Amino acid sequence: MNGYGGGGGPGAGNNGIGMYGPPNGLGNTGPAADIGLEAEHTVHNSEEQLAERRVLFMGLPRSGKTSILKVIFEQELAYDTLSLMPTLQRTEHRLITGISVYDFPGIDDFSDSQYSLINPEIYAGEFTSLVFVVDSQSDIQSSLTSLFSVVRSAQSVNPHIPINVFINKVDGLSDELKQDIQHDIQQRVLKNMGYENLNSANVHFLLTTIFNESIREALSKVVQYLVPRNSSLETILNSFCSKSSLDKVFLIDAATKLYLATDSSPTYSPQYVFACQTIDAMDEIAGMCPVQTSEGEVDSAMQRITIGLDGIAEVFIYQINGNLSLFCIGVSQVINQTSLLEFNGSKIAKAIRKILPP
Ligand SMILES: Nc1nc2c(ncn2[C@@H]2O[C@H](COP(=O)(O)OP(=O)(O)OP(=O)(O)O)[C@@H](O)[C@H]2O)c(=O)[nH]1
Ligand SMILES: [Mg+2]
Repeated sequence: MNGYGGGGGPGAGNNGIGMYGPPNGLGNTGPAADIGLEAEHTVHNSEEQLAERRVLFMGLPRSGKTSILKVIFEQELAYDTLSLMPTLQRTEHRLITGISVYDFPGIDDFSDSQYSLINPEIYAGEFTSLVFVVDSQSDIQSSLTSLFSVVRSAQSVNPHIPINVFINKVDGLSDELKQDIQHDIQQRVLKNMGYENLNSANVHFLLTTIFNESIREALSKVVQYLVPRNSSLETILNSFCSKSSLDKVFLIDAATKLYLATDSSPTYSPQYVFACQTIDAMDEIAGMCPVQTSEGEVDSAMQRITIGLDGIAEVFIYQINGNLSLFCIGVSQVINQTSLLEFNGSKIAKAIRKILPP
């Protein structure tokens, strides 16, 4: 359903529309990021610093930027976003250490006064990804005109910045219509970028609605590009899968349910939706029967649960620390190998804690 496909496609310095590869020079704050930090002080005149790795949410007013982020980061119910006020200034949502998602005011003209609210060339540093939210139920051409202005500015600083077009508010549309809209937008964007000599190698299109997990799945794909040592994480998860005979593993951020990494087998939306629903159900159960842990204790344990996928697969969750857990899907027989899973899980958890300290 989206431009990332099942494991191939353009990423930072890789292959067409599809899975991301690691950004170049991971671990360093490059010159462009420095520009961002300096400029931030100029614009906001405060001690606040931008996160080193950042996702920028931009788009026309009322396209749904704040709703998406409130549902994901503040667990707001989709229906409670109906009467949100317009965003007047940049708002930060922190994910894991060093990665933040910024919600910008929507602007519909590029006069100096409006443009100064978003200034893409200030924020488009080296480890930055742009999300441009398009309201699929509104005037698409105006959205795209605005998108091109933002892309021109952002690419003047970082020509390789990933551009993620969230085609939002697709609830209520038939699958056929969704595909048609995505195809139409994709054609228009790529054609125009070609005319304007803009770099279209890192453009991704994702269908979203705040009424299901599509927003989490889409943002997970965006964020994975920014996660430090993402290719090492993938290798670690591949090894966990093969050593433990698992079909799929997601590394999940507990607070948002975004997946920060997964093994390299194709990711199917129903697997991730199932993971989100299971975590919700477990949270509800945990809320009803809280487990006491002594102060300072890292509650790192495998939680085996026996919810079936089509009656043949089962899932279990290994908690890495208070923020991260591994959501594992495997065939039923795997669930009986508890000691092997626990042993492998503890090794993997240790490696992941080194890469992503709390
Ligand atoms: N049907 C539908 N409505 C949505 C969706 N996402 C957001 N909305 C609605 O769109 C309206 C505007 O949402 P906001 O999140 O405030 O939009 P915004 O892009 O942050 O707007 P500005 O802050 O003015 O730039 C709200 O009434 C939301 O409930 C969606 O996926 N489907
Ligand atoms: Mg807003």
